[in-house]
Amino acid sequence: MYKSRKSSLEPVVISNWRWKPFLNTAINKLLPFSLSKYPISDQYLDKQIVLGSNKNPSIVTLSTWAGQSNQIKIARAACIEANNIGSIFNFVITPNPILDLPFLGADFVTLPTGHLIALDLQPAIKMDIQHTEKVWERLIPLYEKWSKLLPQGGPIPIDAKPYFSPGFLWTRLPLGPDGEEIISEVIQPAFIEYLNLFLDLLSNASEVSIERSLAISNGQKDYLKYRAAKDPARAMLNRFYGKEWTENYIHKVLFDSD
Ligand code: DBV
Repeated sequence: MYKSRKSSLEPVVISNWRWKPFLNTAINKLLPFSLSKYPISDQYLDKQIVLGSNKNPSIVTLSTWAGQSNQIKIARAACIEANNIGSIFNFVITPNPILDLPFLGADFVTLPTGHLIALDLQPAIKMDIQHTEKVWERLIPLYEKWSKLLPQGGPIPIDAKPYFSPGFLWTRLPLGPDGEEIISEVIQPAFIEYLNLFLDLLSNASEVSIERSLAISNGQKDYLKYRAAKDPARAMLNRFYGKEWTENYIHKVLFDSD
């Protein structure tokens, strides 16, 4: 049986988890920030269920990794491996709102129909030059370098658009060797560069006024409420774990705006 971890900071141990190298890269890059564990109740830390028939069982494992520090309100990853159904790495870093910085958001999803890749530094305050100008001028060159190597991801929900930056990397890739090659040659280095930029911004950010921090905090709440309301994984999580567990997980763990 699957062994639960003792703390949200322990690396995720799901066997054959497609996106494990991505989380491990992020954990290593976050070492200088001396994260402490983020309190997450046991029922959300590690969870394994078996779906399907006895003859053809499908094991679904979910682990939540999370940490916090002075500069980081919460860095958390939802990690899911469901045999023949999907593999997910959903990663969000919310900065301490005393810093004038965007979120880091990654949604790497493997489904039977292909991989769906979303990577961005997302504004907490939309259309605010003070909040975004210094970020976008460094992010857009990365976006231009990597996006030209990727197929277009297609339309995204219209109400989601304001939450993305002009550096939103968004693509759909086929399963199999062609997709794998693009993941290792484009998605992995792009993830590292977006993360490096974000962590550099975090390391060099100075504290803002209480007033400004309140505006940033309100913007963060608006974003988190949107993500909780529109979580594209809701249907899948409901199917695996039921409605009550899923709503609590989405609102209290993944996108807590309190
Ligand atoms: N997405 C999450 C969390 C997930 C997750 C917490 C725990 O935010 C997985 C898992 N994303 C997930 C799954 C799908 C998507 C799709 C399972 C597929 C849903 C399906 O096809 O049934 C970016 N993720 C998507 C899509 C987008 C994103 C645009 C496709 C469109 C859609 O189905 O809505 N990242 C996602 C997003 C924001 C973001 C909407 C908004 C700010 O940062």
